[in-house]
Amino acid sequence: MTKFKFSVGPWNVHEGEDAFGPAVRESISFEDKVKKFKEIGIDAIQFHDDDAVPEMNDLNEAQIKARAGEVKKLIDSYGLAAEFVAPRLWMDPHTSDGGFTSNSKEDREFAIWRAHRSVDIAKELGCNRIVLWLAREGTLSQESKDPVEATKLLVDGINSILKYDPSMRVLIEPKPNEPIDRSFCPTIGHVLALAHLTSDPSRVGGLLETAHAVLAGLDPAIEMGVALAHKKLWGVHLNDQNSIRYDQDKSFGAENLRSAFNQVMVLKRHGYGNNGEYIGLDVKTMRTQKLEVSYAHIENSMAIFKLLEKKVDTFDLAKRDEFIAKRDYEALDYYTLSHLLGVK
Ligand code: 3MF
Ligand code: MG
Repeated sequence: MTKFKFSVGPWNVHEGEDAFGPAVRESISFEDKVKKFKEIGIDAIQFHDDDAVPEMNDLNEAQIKARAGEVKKLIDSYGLAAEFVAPRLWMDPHTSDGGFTSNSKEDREFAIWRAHRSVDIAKELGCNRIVLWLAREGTLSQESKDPVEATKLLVDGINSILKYDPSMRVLIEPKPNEPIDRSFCPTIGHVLALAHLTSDPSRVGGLLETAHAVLAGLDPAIEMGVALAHKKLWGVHLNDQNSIRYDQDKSFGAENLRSAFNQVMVLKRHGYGNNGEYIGLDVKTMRTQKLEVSYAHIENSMAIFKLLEKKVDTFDLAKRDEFIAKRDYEALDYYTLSHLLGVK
């Protein structure tokens, strides 16, 4: 049985700023984060392109590769791998109208430049996964973009990554809204469909984030299951979310333990991790946390995942099958809940 490997991004430990208030904690250096991640049992780091190479817009390709090479040495020295690189196509003024689907040709070219540099960085870091969180690939004013043209532009963007490096895989992380109002790639179904429009569908798959599925009004475990059935679940961002409101990135299981249980169950039962996939976390430090406990959400998410693994292992399948045979789903519901509560 595969022992799951965990990954996390440096942005998951942050200073606490939100849309309504400034930072409330001191910054922690990248190296200190890496050191702590290793201590708490993390196996790999998730990177935005500029987490690895800050101020990359001011550097040329050779300089970007050289900086990424230094980061590789640093993570190696702590025994950590790199899981993926994600071009940050939502911070820069060039991406205020989106990246690949921006209405500005110059800004679309900038997005492609960042995507190609992300590939360069990934190669230096020794990973072959590019994650596309298509943050602003959608509309604020619906008439500003044509959804057919926008879909074609997304395909062109993905194709350019596939062509630039034949060893790279592209993992699309769907989200239905925020920061845009309407996304062109809101769910895992859209990801799977988009993959088939690209020049090499075998290298395009998905990364499913719990909170994003909930924001779309969908069930995260079922979204994962659909991607697994297509052999296209290549990454996850486990976290939690209280229904359809602002994106919360809460600790795994903090809102809906039964849903978390079902996510662990589908991953464990269907060989997730057998091809090197990570249990990625995308959980954010709560604004209220003091600096000294600003990693607690990561430790808690890992601990809950492992506790739920035990619940999956001890879930009585014969009992489940008995209830299914009788079609007594009330009994199955009660069994599942009492099992989660530890009732014998
Ligand atoms: C979005 C993501 C991330 C980060 C985001 C934080 C790959 O859900 O997974 O990007 O959470 O960039 O700023
Ligand atoms: Mg995420």
